Amino acid sequence: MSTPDSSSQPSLVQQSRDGDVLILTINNPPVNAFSVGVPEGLKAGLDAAAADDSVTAVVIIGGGRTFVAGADIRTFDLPREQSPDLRGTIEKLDAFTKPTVAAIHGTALGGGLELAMGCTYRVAVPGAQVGLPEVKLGVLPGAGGTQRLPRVVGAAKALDMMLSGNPIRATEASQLGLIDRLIDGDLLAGAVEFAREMADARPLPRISERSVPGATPDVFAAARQGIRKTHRGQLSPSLIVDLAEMAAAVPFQEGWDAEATKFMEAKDSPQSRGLRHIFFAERESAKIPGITKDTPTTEIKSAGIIGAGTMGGGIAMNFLNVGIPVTIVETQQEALDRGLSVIRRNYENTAKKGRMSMEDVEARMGLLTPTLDMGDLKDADIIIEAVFENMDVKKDIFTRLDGIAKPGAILASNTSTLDVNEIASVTSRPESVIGLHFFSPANVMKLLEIVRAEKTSDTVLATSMALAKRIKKVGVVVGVCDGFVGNRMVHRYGDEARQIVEEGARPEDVDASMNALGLPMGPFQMSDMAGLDIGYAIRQHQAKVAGQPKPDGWLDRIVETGRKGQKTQGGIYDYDETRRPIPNADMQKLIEDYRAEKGITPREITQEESTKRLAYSLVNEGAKILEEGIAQRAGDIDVIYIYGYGFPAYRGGPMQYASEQGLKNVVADLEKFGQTPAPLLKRLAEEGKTFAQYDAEKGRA
Ligand code: T1G
Repeated sequence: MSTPDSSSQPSLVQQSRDGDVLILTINNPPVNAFSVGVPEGLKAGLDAAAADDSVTAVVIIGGGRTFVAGADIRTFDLPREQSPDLRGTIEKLDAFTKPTVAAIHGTALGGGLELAMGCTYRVAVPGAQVGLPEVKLGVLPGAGGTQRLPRVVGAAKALDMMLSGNPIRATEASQLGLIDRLIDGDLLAGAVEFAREMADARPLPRISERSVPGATPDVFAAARQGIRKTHRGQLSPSLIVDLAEMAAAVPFQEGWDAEATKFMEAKDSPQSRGLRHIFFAERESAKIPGITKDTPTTEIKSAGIIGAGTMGGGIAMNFLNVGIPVTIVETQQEALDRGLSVIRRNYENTAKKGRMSMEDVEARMGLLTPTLDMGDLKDADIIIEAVFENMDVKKDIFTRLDGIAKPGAILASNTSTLDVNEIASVTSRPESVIGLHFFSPANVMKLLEIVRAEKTSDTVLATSMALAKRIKKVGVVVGVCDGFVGNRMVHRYGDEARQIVEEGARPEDVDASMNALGLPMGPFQMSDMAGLDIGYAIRQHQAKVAGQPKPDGWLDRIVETGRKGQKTQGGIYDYDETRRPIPNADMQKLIEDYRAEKGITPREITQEESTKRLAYSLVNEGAKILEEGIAQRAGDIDVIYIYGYGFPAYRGGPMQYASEQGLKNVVADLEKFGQTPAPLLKRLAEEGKTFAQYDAEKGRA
């Protein structure tokens, strides 16, 4: 007997028999989420089993690729009476008088693991994953997870699993006693055999009747200490610790009831709305209107990287990490050797931390071929240029590449600001040219802006999105404009930050206003890290292109003193050995002298004003980008800011954050601060809509 195929079954829970064992198969593709129809089917199955004396045990299993991947997140905002009754189903399981066996393959996450813990036994294939990831959605395990998991794996492990939200493999879960038997081969057959073995075992082992091992006060104190660092400003982690502590201190029923109340509190919070928004926005961002699964793609079996500097080296590692051979090109042997030694050092550091073996290091370095000859890229399926930002240099490279690369090869530029259409125009195959904008450090940052040029073909676009997933990046499609989406918005954000200082604020206060919003770095901490000379060069370039005089702002003057940020041990701030930013009196004096010279009387600027002006400058530019079609969805912009610019996921990204504030209020504040709201923003505000509603309407259009 094999795992039944879900697609042929009409209802969401199918009942079948194997002798005296009743099998309940959940069929709700793609991930058997606990949607409406699942609890009803399970309850009906349990009633059938209870009413039939020939049934000695019940097996619950998922159809298709997985067990239950959790409650259906799309139902969170349904009125309680319409919500799938997961807690009621688990209460029924807990009181059931015959053995119930959860048979797990794929993932048992959130409500899925809670359902399994409501059963008397759990069996799994070794490769299955189990976990309680609710904290990643700004909620908490709300169907018994906070009360049952500590009773099985102990307080410390349970807290680790619920606060990280990361799953564990069934093999580890078996060692922890969370899984009663690992099944090699046919899961259903193994589960039925196990159920038959346990058919007469009494009393039935109920997790709810156990006590919590290792529930000492220091465990909870350490957890509270930990989340102050790892989950700064977040609501649900502290509720999870409170409930886990209750699990050890009060009767199960009391903890179970408290969990329901705290779950609703977390679910109805802006933080959970923000994190749920990002859960779906990230999956939506991988979908490109007009591109379907039938769009032909090319297979990427080898890659070429031009430039072995910081970006080129980091980009190469992404390919090596997934087993794709890379040929890396430099102009000088010394630069090539330096590039390779940086890559090896990065891997060796990872090995030293025990996160990979030295065999892995050698295996990945073995896939890397250095060369000084661009001709060696003739067989590469994709070639990514990662040299410094100069249009003439890039055009020269693409002209040569056009004569070297094989037909059908993807020619990509890692430019972060330049016009990809102009780069493509020097080739005879502009349809093969695309921008792949990685973020530094490229082997770490998850975001990849996929820059669609005017002539980029659907095949190149679809192949690039699939490749992004393969090298474990979050790919977001953007159009061509100065700075694309992320950098265009951050330039506007930088302009506003400099303006706020000019008007009277201190740089550290401006940074603090964004730290208060949850960003680990404010605009000036970020500029010092990236290098003040980069922003300086862009401002000079933009002024030149616009025929304007050379910019002479207070930050330009700091750069002209030779201070470029962390790389010169000082920029706007000085830095100690821990890279902590320390305000510098001379720089503060430079700013005051600048104001005096410009006849500016400094004024008091509150943190609230600073936060709003900075956040809303991002939102306003984001709205213009949507109007121009440079970004497909407001949700895409949010994904870009969370994975590329450190915007806190629990705020949902700048566009979601603005919607939470009310776009009417955002428009009013922008006008109060002397900024002109984008027409789209004004329209949505007048219509009382959110950016999510804008995306939904556009998606339907
Ligand atoms: N609810 C609704 N839709 C879901 C879903 C869920 N729980 N999980 C996935 N989907 C959709 C997803 O949007 C996508 O849709 C499709 O399924 C495939 O997903 C009381 C309250 C299971 C590891 O947090 O982590 O239980 O884009 O692209 O890469 O305590 O999905 O195709 O239209 O991600 O193979 C807890 C969330 C819920 C797990 C599979 N559970 N899911 O990854 O596929 S809260 C979770 C995942 C809870 C209780 C509480 C992953 C996956 P579309 P996918 P994948």
